[in-house]
Amino acid sequence: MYPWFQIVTLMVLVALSLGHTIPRPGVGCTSLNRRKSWNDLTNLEKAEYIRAERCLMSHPPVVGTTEGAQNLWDELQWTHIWQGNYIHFVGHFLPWHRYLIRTHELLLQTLCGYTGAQPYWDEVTDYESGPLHESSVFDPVFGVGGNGFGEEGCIRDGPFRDTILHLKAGGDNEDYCISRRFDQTTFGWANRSNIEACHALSKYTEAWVCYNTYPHSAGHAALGGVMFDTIYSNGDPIFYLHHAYVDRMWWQWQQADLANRLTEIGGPNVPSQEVLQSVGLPPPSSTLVDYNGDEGDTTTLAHVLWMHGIRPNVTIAEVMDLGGGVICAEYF
Ligand SMILES: *[C@@H]1O[C@H](CO)[C@@H](O)[C@H](O)[C@H]1NC(C)=O
Ligand SMILES: *[C@@H]1O[C@H](CO)[C@@H](O)[C@H](O)[C@H]1NC(C)=O
Ligand SMILES: [Cu+2]
Repeated sequence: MYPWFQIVTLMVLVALSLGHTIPRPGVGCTSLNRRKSWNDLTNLEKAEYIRAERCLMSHPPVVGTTEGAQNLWDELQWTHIWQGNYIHFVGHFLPWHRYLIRTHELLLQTLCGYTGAQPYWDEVTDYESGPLHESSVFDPVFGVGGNGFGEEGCIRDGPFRDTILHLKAGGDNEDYCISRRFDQTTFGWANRSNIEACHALSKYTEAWVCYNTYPHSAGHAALGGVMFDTIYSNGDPIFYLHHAYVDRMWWQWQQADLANRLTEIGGPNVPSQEVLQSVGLPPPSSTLVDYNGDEGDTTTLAHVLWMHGIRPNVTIAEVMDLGGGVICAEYF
């Protein structure tokens, strides 16, 4: 006979394993990347992230097919520029950016010796604790530097003050700086009630629109400059901290009903003409639209996410589980 406490222990173990039907970490992922808020990193961890980020900016291109790309940072920006009229205002907006964040994290680790994970900028916490420019992410030493100055709005402090971006859409390449124009008013979109409204939505087709509208737009609009541009935004390193934060919100939404939301996707797979016109972008190339893996006009789990060859193509199905083999991460 089993003593009662052994039976209870067994029942608890069975209950726990039923609650975790998805094994994590997934195949191909031995230990999850622990993604933390910038505010919770030590100065040493912050300095290490900044060092690795600067390493990407001086690392030679890894694909080598992008005309005018002088380094890996340019190549990363190019995949966002080239697909900018395709990866926004669509159902694959959140999955594509999840994969971009992972791509960036993996490059830091594999090519630049970074041993940490991708941090995120906890915007709602910073919004509630003071003005935008006082966020610890904008520190001139242990952060990405602060606001821009002058007509062009170029930043002039922090570790990226000398960074030069090289690529423009349509082959009209030219050198330009990382520009910013802080705006406290639009930072207000980052407020908690806007996030809670999205978390409360039960359908992905409504939730992605909601996260996109205020919580995601806040970081772009409040930063201004390069960050406020739909296609050029990932030229500013704050982009990756911002989008990791957006990705965390989507994961929180997924976790609230994991059984359904590990496979729930939808929304248009091509942005509407109307919305593209409103931001001054042409329709996406047929090479993207015609081979995206979807059967019809909606985003499916079979949709292909492309990083211009910097990382292999994956499907949305492969990035749905944050702890799965492709993304291999957890948020704190
Ligand atoms: C949050 O932001 C929205 C959009 O700007 C605004 O309408 C709302 O009043 C704000 N809520 C709070 C509690 O500040
Ligand atoms: C990856 O996807 C892109 C966009 O659909 C496509 O052009 C490219 O050929 C794919 N690459 C491979 C290796 O399948
Ligand atoms: Cu984007």
